[in-house]
Amino acid sequence: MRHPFSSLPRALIALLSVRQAYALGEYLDVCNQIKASVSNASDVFFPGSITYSNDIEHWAGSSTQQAACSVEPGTAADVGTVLKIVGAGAVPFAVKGGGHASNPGFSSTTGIHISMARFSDVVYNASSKTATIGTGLVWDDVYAALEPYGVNIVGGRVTGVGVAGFTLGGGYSWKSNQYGLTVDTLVSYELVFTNGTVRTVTASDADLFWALKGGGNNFGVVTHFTLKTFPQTEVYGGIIIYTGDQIAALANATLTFQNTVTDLKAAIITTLNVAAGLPGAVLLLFYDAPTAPAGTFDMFMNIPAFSKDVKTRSFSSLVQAAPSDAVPPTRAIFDTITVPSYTPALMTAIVNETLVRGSTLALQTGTFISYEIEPFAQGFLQRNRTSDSAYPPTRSQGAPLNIYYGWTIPTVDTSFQDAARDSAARLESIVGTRTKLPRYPNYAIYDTPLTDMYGASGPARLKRIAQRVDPKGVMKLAGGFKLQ
Ligand SMILES: Cc1cc2nc3c(=O)[nH]c(=O)nc-3n(C[C@H](O)[C@H](O)[C@H](O)COP(=O)(O)OP(=O)(O)OC[C@H]3O[C@@H](n4cnc5c(N)ncnc54)[C@H](O)[C@@H]3O)c2cc1C
Ligand SMILES: *[C@@H]1O[C@H](CO)[C@@H](O)[C@H](O)[C@H]1NC(C)=O
Ligand SMILES: *[C@@H]1O[C@H](CO)[C@@H](O)[C@H](O)[C@H]1NC(C)=O
Ligand SMILES: *[C@@H]1O[C@H](CO)[C@@H](O)[C@H](O)[C@H]1NC(C)=O
Ligand SMILES: *[C@@H]1O[C@H](CO)[C@@H](O)[C@H](O)[C@H]1NC(C)=O
Ligand SMILES: *[C@@H]1O[C@H](CO)[C@@H](O)[C@H](O)[C@H]1NC(C)=O
Ligand SMILES: CC(=O)N[C@H]1CO[C@H](CO)[C@@H](O)[C@@H]1O
Repeated sequence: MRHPFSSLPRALIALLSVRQAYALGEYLDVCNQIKASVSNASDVFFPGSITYSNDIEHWAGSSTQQAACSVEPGTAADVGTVLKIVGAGAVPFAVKGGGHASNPGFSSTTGIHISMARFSDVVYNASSKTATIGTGLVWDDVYAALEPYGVNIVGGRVTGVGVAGFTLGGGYSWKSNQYGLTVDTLVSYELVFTNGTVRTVTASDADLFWALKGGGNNFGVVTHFTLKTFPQTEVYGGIIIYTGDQIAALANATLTFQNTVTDLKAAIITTLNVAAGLPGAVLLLFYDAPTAPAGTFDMFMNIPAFSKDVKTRSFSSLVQAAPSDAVPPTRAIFDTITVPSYTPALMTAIVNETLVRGSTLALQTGTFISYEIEPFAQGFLQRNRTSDSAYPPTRSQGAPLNIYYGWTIPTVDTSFQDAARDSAARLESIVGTRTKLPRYPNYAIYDTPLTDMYGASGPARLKRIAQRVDPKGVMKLAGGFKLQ
């Protein structure tokens, strides 16, 4: 049978909506200009090709848009060529790393979609104890590549997350108690400015180095990160799933863990959720050695579990213990607050939010309501810090709570997004406005004010730096939290 997309673009235009067809027609010339201008290390793909589909795909379907074409640059110079072309024509574009953006439009476009997939190298330098990694990688690939050397870097906690957006936003890791955020371990960035110039940015450009640590995609396109590495042995941990009747006990045990375990090698994520109307809970636990000292996780082990996969294993295996999309949502949103320290009152409110929102939003099947409690050790934001970062603007105690809602139909996007925002506000009021802490850009909903993430003076400084390195505001054509 003839493939329906075999005579692009005519057959395609007939198949797509009028708006998409308009976008494709409008930007087709730009796609062809890029194709003619880049080196043979790069390529351009069109709707109907499998590569195009992979390039534009996201963890959340609501974060995907149909681009006119996808570009896979293979060299930093070609990234520069693409940026100059889209900049000259003021063409909307997107930059995608691992595609885990929870906000719609942050790494998608109806214009030119840039996929970083070809930047997939991992180079370990044993003498400098650093690794240089491409921005098209997901953390799983990085961990697998570094494992033979017995080293690791401070990266993502679950499977499938991209190194690019994660690192440009901050980076909360299993190893953050010991080594801080991913941005705290950065040695340099290879950055392509919108004028096409490629530069290695280090602490010697203090302003730009600061801005790239949390400031997202506002300064150009990053092609490589060089990060510090740390010794990595086998680890202990995995996943425990509990039924809904254990939610109160798990919330209680989570408080006990936060208040009694001071060992920096121990970390957890407690997730309370309601999946298609049914409450439940998931615990991820991590210890940075082959065995945990007796008692470390007893408060969790003593709660009757539905299933348990906890053992000594490789770091990669631990990261892959939880499926990335246990409940595949076609649509999703995150929002967040930052919690100085969990109190019984806040924990009770989170349990209530989970159950009440879970039942009120479960008007249709396929909804997923979850609250991810991620306690870190006291002082972890100060530990091992070598320089300041745009995010977090203050280094007082505090860790993000992730609110994640998933659903299936676009017509209820607004009500789910409103509910997530409302739930965050309600929980923040219980934390208390006096202690309101900066929100994590990688969890914050798309209309979060810049001062809520970067503090009172951060946005102005970020804007000055963006104007210096991108005077024409080309990066404004890409989605994300915008500074200019
Ligand atoms: C299942 C899941 C688990 C998560 N776990 C964690 C966790 O443990 N810790 C944590 O801190 N966060 C976590 N997050 C949040 C995560 O940090 C963000 O979703 C992050 O944006 C993902 O990066 P990405 O490259 O996959 O995203 P993408 O959607 O590809 O990109 C996100 C943003 O980065 C920009 N960007 C991408 N590549 C580049 C580039 N090369 N140059 C410039 N800008 C670029 C995009 O334009 C976009 O604005 C998780 C998210 C999910 C969905
Ligand atoms: C790509 O271009 C380079 C230099 O222009 C050339 O040496 C190489 O043979 C080309 N490779 C292919 C596969 O065409
Ligand atoms: C590794 O790091 C050392 C020390 O910084 C440096 O001199 C050397 O050039 C690096 N090696 C490579 C292959 O980049
Ligand atoms: C909560 O934890 C405390 C201390 O570990 C324990 O004594 C109490 O029984 C727990 N309550 C519930 C409901 O699990
Ligand atoms: C539980 O949460 C709902 C929704 O936010 C709220 O209306 C209600 O007052 C809360 N109940 C308690 C006891 O806090
Ligand atoms: C490109 O922009 C960078 C960052 O602002 C600047 O340092 C560089 O000189 C510019 N290059 C050219 C050729 O204008
Ligand atoms: C690399 C580094 O500086 N590591 C230090 C981080 O902080 C912990 C706890 O304070 C120290 O033990 C490490 O040596």
